[in-house]
Amino acid sequence: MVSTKELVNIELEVKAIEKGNLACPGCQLNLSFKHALSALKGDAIVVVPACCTSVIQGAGQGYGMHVPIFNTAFASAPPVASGIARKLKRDGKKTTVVVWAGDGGTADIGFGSMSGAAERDENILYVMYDNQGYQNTGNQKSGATPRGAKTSTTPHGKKSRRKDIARMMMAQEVSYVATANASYPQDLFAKIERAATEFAGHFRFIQIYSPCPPGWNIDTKDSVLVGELANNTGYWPLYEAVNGKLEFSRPSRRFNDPAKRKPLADYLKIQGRFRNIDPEIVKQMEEDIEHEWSILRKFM
Ligand SMILES: Cc1ncc(C[n+]2csc(CCOP(=O)(O)OP(=O)(O)O)c2C)c(N)n1
Ligand code: SF4
Ligand SMILES: [Mg+2]
Repeated sequence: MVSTKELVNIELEVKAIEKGNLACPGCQLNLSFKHALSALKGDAIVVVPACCTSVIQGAGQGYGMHVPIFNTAFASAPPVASGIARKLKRDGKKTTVVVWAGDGGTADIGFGSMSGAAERDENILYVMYDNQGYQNTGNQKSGATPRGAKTSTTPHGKKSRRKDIARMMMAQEVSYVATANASYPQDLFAKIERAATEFAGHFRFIQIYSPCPPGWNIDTKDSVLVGELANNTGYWPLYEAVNGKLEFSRPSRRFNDPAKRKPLADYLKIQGRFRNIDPEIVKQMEEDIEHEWSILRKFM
């Protein structure tokens, strides 16, 4: 794994994203994107369905990205990426084709076409950055919004559990599936690098936990802390699964033991989206966490 110093040097050298783009302060999608493009050494063609990334990339003189980006309608990102990947193969080129999509574009609107690309084992690295709602259009609930979170369409808090897309991709026996967290950039970097090299030629899927200060109603200075608490409470387990065989990643490994986890309340209390949450829902969320770990352990 690269050291923090090496990571910074690579990012300065690759310079995938200009400073001062249109992302909100504290946006973890923006950081994740920078880490991912740096891990690919900028040698990527990125396909982006409608989402915050379509906005933060800028336009015209204000375009702030140093990789080619193809913006598509929601459900067509995987087929567009499939076509690009097939043409690159024909031309003998090794550039990584990335679908960089939000949770709404993945868990809901683009799910069928993503699942189809996975079934065809297209040579695509599919990254779902997960800010747990339709943030670009004002924080509507998506299938990936967690239980208890207030959004503009669930003003009293979402009642049901989130769809776990990484697990669905494991069930589809995708060659490489991983979860990442913007607060653990070295782990994220290593996973993108591994997916792009070791599993090149296949469909790969990475889901990145990406706090969104306006949508989650958190202080911009807390977005990294929220990510750390998501890990340390066991709320967001980090793992890699190769052909369905799972290994927990180093930042999360010790939290396989529930006694080592921080209380969920620490995670909830610094996020306005969980303000005044019903204690009964908190109890269900605690059960959700252990339920999720118990299923993941079966893949080990
Ligand atoms: C078919 C269609 N429906 C709705 C929209 C409006 N729209 C644009 S971006 C967006 C939100 C996307 O949410 P997500 O994929 O989670 O990405 P985020 O905005 O959170 O980054 C929506 C609903 C659209 N562009 N096309
Ligand atoms: S709304 Fe959220 S995800 Fe979108 S740019 Fe702002 S902080 Fe980032
Ligand atoms: Mg989203």
